[in-house]
Amino acid sequence: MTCRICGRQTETVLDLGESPPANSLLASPADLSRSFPLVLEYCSTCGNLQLRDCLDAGDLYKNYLYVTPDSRQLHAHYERLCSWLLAGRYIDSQSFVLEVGSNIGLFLRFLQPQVRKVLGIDPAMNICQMAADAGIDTVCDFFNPQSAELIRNTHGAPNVVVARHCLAHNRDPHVLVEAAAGLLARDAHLVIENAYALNTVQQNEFDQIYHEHMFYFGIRSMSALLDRHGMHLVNVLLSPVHGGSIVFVAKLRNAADNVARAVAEHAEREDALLTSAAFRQFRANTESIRSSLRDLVFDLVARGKTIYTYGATAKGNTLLNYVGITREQIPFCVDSTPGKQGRYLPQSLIRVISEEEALASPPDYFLLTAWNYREEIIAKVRRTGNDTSRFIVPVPSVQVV
Ligand code: JHZ
Ligand code: ZN
Repeated sequence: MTCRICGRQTETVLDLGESPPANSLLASPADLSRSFPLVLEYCSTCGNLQLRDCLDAGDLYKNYLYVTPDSRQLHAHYERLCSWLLAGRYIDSQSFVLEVGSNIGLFLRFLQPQVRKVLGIDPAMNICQMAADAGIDTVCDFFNPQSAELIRNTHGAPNVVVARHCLAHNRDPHVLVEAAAGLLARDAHLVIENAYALNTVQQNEFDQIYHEHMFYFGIRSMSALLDRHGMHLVNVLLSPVHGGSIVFVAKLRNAADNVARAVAEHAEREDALLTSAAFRQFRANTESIRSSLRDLVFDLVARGKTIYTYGATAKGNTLLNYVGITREQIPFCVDSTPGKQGRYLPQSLIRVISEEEALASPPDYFLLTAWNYREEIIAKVRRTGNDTSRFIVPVPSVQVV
């Protein structure tokens, strides 16, 4: 197939079989869910990693179940990111910040006291309502050149466009970058945060591959994308959130731009580490996680042990469906999001229950499908006085802690 960034030929890196869309939790176990292939492709010309089969964004995000959790780790990340953006003068007290894919507005609520004005834009109607209720003005739409023009006419041009964990969520990433490039003045910045391809591959995070994630960005592929819109990177920041993320700061290209050394340093590191040998290793490690996790879960169940999964995450559905774990082995999944509770994970048909319910009668083991919040979740369980339940961590390799 062809690369959706540069148009050249791609090659297959990993095939995870078929899975239903990860956030399409079912109201009843009798509901039908359709499955689609999960195949990762690599373009050696521009370094792009992309999903082969893309679903329509309208279907994925109209009514959306993922609500940014209230997490200490995320809060610390917002704080660090905000100080870093202020220190680099990418934002200041006079900035108007537009956040694309702003969800319920947690990051904007955090930024609000530091800047002149904040505005969100998100395509999910239910989510926009929750943001508005929390006092964050949010336009309900996809961000594209048309909605960007409407925003300019109503609110003026922003000084900063932020797009955290959403650029990868559309089949054509050129639309968002083109819209931002058209909206931003020459000295304004585009801040993109995404799971970092290098972490995904090196840490065997194959479960990050699901239909919402149509791209797995690194510095090379991001630069290739920006370049087609007259933009370039001026800085990058690595962060541990979501299994390893990268924050890209870009602007319209200008000879006088001050480009931080971190850009070239991390790009070189990426060239050395994101190689075909690394992809082969990723494929082998993914297969080995599948067999060890399957053996462990089936063995525990055979010995009469109870297991719940912790986190009705998007990545958890890839993990369970690829490994072949269902409600036959694991009856419940624990999640703090009210909109997910009482529903069923697609394909595995595991029922989602609240943390209160699970922690009142805990299982012998929790399979951490939200392994990115490992420390926080273990501490939460221990705080209830439970020091017997153990935790199965699936990546970078299967471990019981
Ligand atoms: P979490 C989502 O992925 C979807 P997911 C999306 N595609 C994306 O790109 C990433 O986020 C960034 C629950 N929880 O963040 C809340 C508890 O129950 O890992 C969440 O449902 N107790 C936009 O779905 C889930 O876990 C807790 O203490 O893989 C975490 O989901 C905490 C901290 C969370 O993302
Ligand atoms: Zn390419």
